[in-house]
Amino acid sequence: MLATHIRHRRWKSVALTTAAVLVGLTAPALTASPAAATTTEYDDTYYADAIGKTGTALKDSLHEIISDQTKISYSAVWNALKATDQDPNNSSNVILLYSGVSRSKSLNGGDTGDWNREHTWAKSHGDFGEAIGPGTDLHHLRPADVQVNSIRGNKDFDNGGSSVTNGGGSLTDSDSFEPRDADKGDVARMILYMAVRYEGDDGWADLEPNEKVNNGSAPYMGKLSVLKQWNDEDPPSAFEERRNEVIYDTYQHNRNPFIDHPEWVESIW
Ligand SMILES: [Ca+2]
Ligand SMILES: [Ca+2]
Repeated sequence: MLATHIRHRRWKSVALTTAAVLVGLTAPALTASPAAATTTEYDDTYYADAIGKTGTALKDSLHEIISDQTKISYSAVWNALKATDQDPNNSSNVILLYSGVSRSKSLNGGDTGDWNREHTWAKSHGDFGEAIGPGTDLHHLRPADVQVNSIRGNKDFDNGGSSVTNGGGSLTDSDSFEPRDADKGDVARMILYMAVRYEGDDGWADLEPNEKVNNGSAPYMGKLSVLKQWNDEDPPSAFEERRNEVIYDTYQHNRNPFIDHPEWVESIW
């Protein structure tokens, strides 16, 4: 069902691109047309209580829905990431966030040339660490190159900076990090998932996006306006959609609503 749906969208995209060429238009590398649903497959079931709601009511409803989940240990995250982030062209490898590099699943660790577990919502922002909870939530954990992960550190997200070494086109400056284009929307949707999932009612901090950088240990992540732009510029890919399915089917049994309905970002924020 999912594969059929993705094929259909690709076909539409090709048709639109062809039409644009025929009338002499050139498309920019990144377009910012408003985000649209990638699937309505779960609207009658998983999202039934949220459908028709907007703004805070939508956020509250989604919080109730996605908070019903299985949780895994931080050590179990290693093997989970080998499944969720598997290279579609090489089942022995994972694709690394920020750099886009395909690397052997067996090179997980802490040395140069290894990949490790990147907390896209930096664990110091709200100080949730690696205990079972937000620190082990697969919806924002990704394999990343050890050194690129270290350069990202706990910086907020924003546009600009100089090139990150082996970062695949990612940029950074003293107070922010800009992922390569193909990961911009992924990052936005991961951060906003965390904001809805964690509302301060389960012993963890209420995580929220804001317009700042240098958030430090405060439970905030910036910049919201940039994340909204990235959500539009980089819509969910087949890789991101598959990842959501694997987390839902195999591990946590909850979904990232913004991968299914990227337009809900604009509705809530
Ligand atoms: Ca993407
Ligand atoms: Ca929150």
